[in-house]
Order: sequence, then structure tokens, then C-alpha cells
Amino acid sequence: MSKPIVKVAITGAAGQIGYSLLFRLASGEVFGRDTQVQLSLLELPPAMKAAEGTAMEIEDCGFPTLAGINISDSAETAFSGINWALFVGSKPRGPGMERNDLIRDNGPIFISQGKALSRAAKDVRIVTVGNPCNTNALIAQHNCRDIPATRFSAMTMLDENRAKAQLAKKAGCNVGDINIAIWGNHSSTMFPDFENGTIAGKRITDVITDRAWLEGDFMKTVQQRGAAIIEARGKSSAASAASACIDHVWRLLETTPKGKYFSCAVPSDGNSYGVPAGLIFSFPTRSLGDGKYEIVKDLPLSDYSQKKIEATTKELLAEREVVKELLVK
Ligand code: NAX
Repeated sequence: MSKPIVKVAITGAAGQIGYSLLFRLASGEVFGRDTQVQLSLLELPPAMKAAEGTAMEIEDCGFPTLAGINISDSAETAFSGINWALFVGSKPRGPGMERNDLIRDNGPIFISQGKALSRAAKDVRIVTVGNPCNTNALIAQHNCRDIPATRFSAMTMLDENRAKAQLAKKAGCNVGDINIAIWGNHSSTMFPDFENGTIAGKRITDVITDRAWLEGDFMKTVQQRGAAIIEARGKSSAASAASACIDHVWRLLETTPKGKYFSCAVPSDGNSYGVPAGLIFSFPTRSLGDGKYEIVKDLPLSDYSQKKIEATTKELLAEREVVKELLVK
């Protein structure tokens, strides 16, 4: 019997990340070469024509796994019956704009898309990429009460991949040997946990004994990589962000191998590492392979790690305060 078609909606589909993401979703790379994918592109009216152009190019790739593409500027139409919602579209931060202005500006997008999702889809999982992604995911989740909170996530996989690349260069190993998770917010307060992480099964701190580098250049490079890319490229990360989104989806789909975990911002269960319930917080996460995941419990935290986790928690609580009127109780 053939497998059911997987329906994936991508918001902001005509943007830079969309342009790198859509082709890979259609190619069979994520859902398998035996599974058909129906893409549903959501864009703002002025970007509809660009979305049509991208759709033409996707068709021209001749992917046998592509079931079809629809394009809409109505969230409810785009989300009809979807299995995955990739919330990429949002306003980028403009010159002189404070983080709180961005949070307030983008919040309403996630209210209306959360509500539309609630009306249009049932068996759906949500990945929020558009920044500030943790808090945008929180807003969408609060406005989408018919879908369980555990279906919502925000992307910190790019931060994990950035951390792995830096560690692999320093240790002279393959990125595939590294297991490390990001804690907290997708922002400069995030904490790449080099104390619990491993390289080929050994503690990172036993392989890389230069603690000053781990606490200094490593942390700084990972936390400020987005800004460094804007500085070098004149544009924000796009292909690497799309690649991380692909990783995020397949890590949720595949059973996580024993002893491993990955970074995923999910609603805190209120029972993990002192993070208040409901905050969309990046934890070391494991997929059970059946659509469910678990937060890895009982990782030891030194005073150093605890302080870092408290700082990123504090920032997320402050962001929640900024958007509290947008959250349905
Ligand atoms: P672009 O500005 O290239 O594209 C955004 C697209 O979203 C535009 O085509 C725009 O028309 C569309 N859009 C805006 N509001 C919309 C709405 N209400 N409904 C549907 N579409 C809408 O940005 P891009 O470089 O693709 O980045 C997208 C988002 O990802 C930004 O918020 C960016 O900050 C965020 N990022 C998140 C990352 C992460 O790791 N979580 C890393 C990369 C990136 O910075």
C-alpha cells in the first residue's frame, strides 16, 4: 500500500530561507523517497508572484516525490489538512529596531496563523523559524488551543549545527561524532552545553581541554554567528537555516539513537531543570519515533551551566511579559 501524502505548509515561502528549504522538502530527502509531498506556500500578497516563480522552479526539478504545490495568501487555505507547518515568514529586524519592537511587530502574525491552524488542521506539527522564534511559537500555540502544546516547537538546530562545526574544527573530528544540545532561547543568551556534550562518546571537556576557549571564543562564535554572517554576506543566514529546519523535522521523525539527543525548543513541562511550565525552551530532546518526544532528564548541571540556563530563562520570561496580552489563557 502506498504511503499517505505528507502535506507541508511553509510560511514566508518566497523569502531567502524558503528558497533553500522548499526544494529539499520536495526532493524526498526529509520524508523519504517513497513518500509524496504536497507543498503549500503561504505568502503576503506582494510576494505571491515571487512564490509562483519559486513553484515553477520546483516543478522544473522533476522530483518524483512532489505531489503538487499550492500557493495562497490566506493562512486558512494554506493550512488546510496539513501535517507540518513550517512558520518561517515574519518581519526581519530593521535598522535601529530593538528586540522588543520586533517581538511586538511579529506577534500578531502568529496570533492569526495560530488561529487559522486551529481551524484548518488537526494532525499537525509546527516548527517556528521566524524570529524571535521561541516567543513566536508561544504566541501561535496559545492561539491554537485545539492542537496539543507538545506539537509546537521552535528551531535551535542552527545553533546546534554551528556549535558542532566549531567543535569539530577545534578537535579535528567529524561533526557526526559530536552530541551537544543548546539550552534556552534562540538568541545570544543561548547556552551550547559543552559540559554534558560528547565527542565520539568522550566528554567534550576531556577532548578539548582548553576551557578558556570553550567558555570564550567557542561560546562567542556560536552566539554571534548570525551577526557575523550578516556582516560578511550582507544578508542573514538562509541555506544553513533551511538545512537546520530539515534537520529539525527529521530528528523529530526518526527515533533518536541511544545516548544521543538534539536541540529543540518545546513547551517546558515545568518539571525540567527549573524552567517554568509553558515557556518554549530549547532542551536536550529525544524523539521516540512515533510522533512523540521527551525532554532528557537528570543531566548534571554545574554552577556555571546553571547560571547560563538561568540567564536565558530570564530573557524568555521577559519576552513572555512583552507579549502577555497576545497570549490566550
Ligand atoms: P525574508 O525576509 O527573506 O523572507 C521572509 C518572507 O516572509 C518574505 O517573503 C515575506 O513576504 C514573508 N512574510 C512576512 N510576513 C508574512 C506573513 N504574515 N505570512 C506569510 N508570509 C510572510 O527572511 P528569511 O531570511 O527567509 O528569514 C525568515 C525568518 O527566519 C526571519 O524572521 C529570520 O529572522 C528568521 N531566522 C531564524 C533562524 C533560526 O535559527 N531560528 C535563523 C535564520 C533566520 O534569521
